[in-house]
Amino acid sequence: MTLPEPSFADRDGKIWMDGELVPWREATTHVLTHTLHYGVGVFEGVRAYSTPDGSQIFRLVDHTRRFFDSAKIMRMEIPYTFEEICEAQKEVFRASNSEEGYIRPLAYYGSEAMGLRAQGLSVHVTIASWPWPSYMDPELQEKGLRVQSSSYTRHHVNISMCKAKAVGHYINSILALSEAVDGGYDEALLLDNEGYVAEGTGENVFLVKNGVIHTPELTSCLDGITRDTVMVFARELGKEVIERRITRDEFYIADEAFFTGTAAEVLPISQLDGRKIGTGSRGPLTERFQTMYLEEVHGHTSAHPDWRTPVS
Ligand code: PPE
Repeated sequence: MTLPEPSFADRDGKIWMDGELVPWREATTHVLTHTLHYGVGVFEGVRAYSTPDGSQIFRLVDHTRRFFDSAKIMRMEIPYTFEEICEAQKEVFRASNSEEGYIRPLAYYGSEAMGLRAQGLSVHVTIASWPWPSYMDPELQEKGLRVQSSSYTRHHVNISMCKAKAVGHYINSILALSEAVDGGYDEALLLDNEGYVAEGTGENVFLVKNGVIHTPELTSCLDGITRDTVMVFARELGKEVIERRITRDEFYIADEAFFTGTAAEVLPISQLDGRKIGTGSRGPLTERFQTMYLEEVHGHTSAHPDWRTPVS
């Protein structure tokens, strides 16, 4: 794999750090920051898109709400108001001088103390924004991803608090993804501790069978904002969406399957564990959702104007 150029630590621009925009290269923290050692931190992934009315952030309020919810679950008190964090995301995006970009808010503990018993640690917030046009090879948007059921189980609901988008949770995702990529696949599908399908390493998952859409229940996946968006689209198309436990072999015999996520957007799954799904290429409903999603985020429809927040 080739590393992105230039390094994320060595770029021009500004990062919002504890209330102010600082030069990108100066947005640093001490190596004894607590989160670096123990993984208790929370983050979000948000996207801004160009629209006919200028750049707009997609579902900013929902992402920011999840950011605060994640922090609450982790017992971290964000030292800014909801409005301040919304404004800061707009501000940092504007400072990126781009029409589109990914926005990454992160809350982490300071370095006042080490150890699991550390108390009263300061909570810091940083927000960066950078262009992230395509998460994976653009041709996969049409060809679909080759996916492997992971040998790693997705977090159990009482092992880590899965409703939180917490830094440390991504150990599990990275183990699963690197195993899949080493095996020549594009992505991993994580199963829950009972063996039912949960989600991708950074995406929710859906299947289509006989015109009905199915997706795992929220007890075994992140409450994805793109997941919710697609479920709204499905209902608008008059399609039923059933949230339930799904087995991996139901995916083998599905007509279509796809992933959803802010970074990934809507991506078809062409095969799972060497079994072609449907025709083995992008299904018609998947393509419809991809189109609807892109039209929505780019403001080419007036269906949900409340989902888009102008950056200025
Ligand atoms: N599940 C997981 C585990 C997950 O990380 C994400 C987002 C989703 C589902 C989809 O959620 P939503 O973005 O609200 O639709 N993953 C973020 C991080 C990706 C990364 O590589 O970093 C994202 O898509 O921004």
